[in-house]
Amino acid sequence: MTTTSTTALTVEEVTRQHTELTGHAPDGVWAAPGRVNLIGEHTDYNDGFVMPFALPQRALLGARRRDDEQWLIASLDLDESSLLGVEDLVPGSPGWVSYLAGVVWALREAGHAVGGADLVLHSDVPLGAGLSSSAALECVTVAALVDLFDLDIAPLERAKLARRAENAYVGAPTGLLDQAASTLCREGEALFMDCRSGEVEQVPFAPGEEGLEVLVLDTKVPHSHVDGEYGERRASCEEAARLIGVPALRDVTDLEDALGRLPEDRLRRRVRHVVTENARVLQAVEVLRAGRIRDLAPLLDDSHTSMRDDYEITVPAVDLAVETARAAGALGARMTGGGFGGCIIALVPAGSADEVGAAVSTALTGAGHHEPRWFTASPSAGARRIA
Ligand code: GAF
Repeated sequence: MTTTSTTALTVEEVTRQHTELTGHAPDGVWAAPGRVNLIGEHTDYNDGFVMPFALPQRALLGARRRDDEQWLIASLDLDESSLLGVEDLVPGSPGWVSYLAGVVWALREAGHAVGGADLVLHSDVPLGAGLSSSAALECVTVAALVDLFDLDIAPLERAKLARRAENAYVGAPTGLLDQAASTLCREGEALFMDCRSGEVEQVPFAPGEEGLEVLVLDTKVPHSHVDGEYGERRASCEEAARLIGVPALRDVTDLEDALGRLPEDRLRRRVRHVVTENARVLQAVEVLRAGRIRDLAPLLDDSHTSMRDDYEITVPAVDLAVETARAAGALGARMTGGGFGGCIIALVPAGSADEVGAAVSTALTGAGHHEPRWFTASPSAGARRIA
């Protein structure tokens, strides 16, 4: 089984390398995970519902306060570092450093007293796979800076500040899903969230108890949120909401009536996805509350069809992966994340993930796509101090 692109370093190893690199032991080590979204795709920026869970793969950050107003931002994985001053905290700065620098900027901009720090990073969340590798970087940085500088910021607010870094500093117009997942998720639970009110419910999610597991398979078709397609979907939703006369697509109560108010088929399909996807999340929560995990399967399938046909965010490799997973024994499968590549999730009988993964691999490589990597995932902990 292929697991991740980067081998996970231990906390001790991060501490050791931090000390070697900066000359000082870190004040602590913090962790924040990547996520899969079980269901509720492209609903977050429509004020709707989402239900992610956190992955075991995570970003680790060794962090230490400095006495000056400078930030040493280093990646153990890339063997790169930058020393930034206040004048370097400029929105739009390129590269991976901006995910951490953006958080420093967002916190300071919001009036929080964040001084200089050495920030030494390692992450084993696969990059560009739609598993929120960037949110993990942002959320681990928020968690570390909050503790280092004794800031009083509630968890939801931390997620919003991390999102602000992504939107305003990195320049990706995403919703709150990823940062909320990385910050608020808990081990053994999926996170049901109302993205309008910020209300959350931690819903127990233990597929193993029903003889199931969640396969996460990365098609390795790279995706990016800074690209135009994501922004275009978001703009279409805003335009449709305006034409329908509602504050956000979350507020559509009569789908047929709403569709009748739209002048073009493209907008009708976008709206249909968002409205039906919100309904599927609500059904999925009922299913989990009742402990009927198997009943998630048709919802996953319908979600994928809706993303493929109405929201048009899947790509051939992803569709083939989903179809093959089902044919190889998955009860249900869907693309997860922003789309245009990345990962699928499949609900499979316990112990069959490798068989299903291998079948998908054969189909993808046979069709000229990349060889995928895969792993099974169970709900893990959100951002926190671990040393
Ligand atoms: C990406 C974005 F970052 C999220 O905010 C969300 O919109 C998701 O795509 C689609 O559900 O992960």
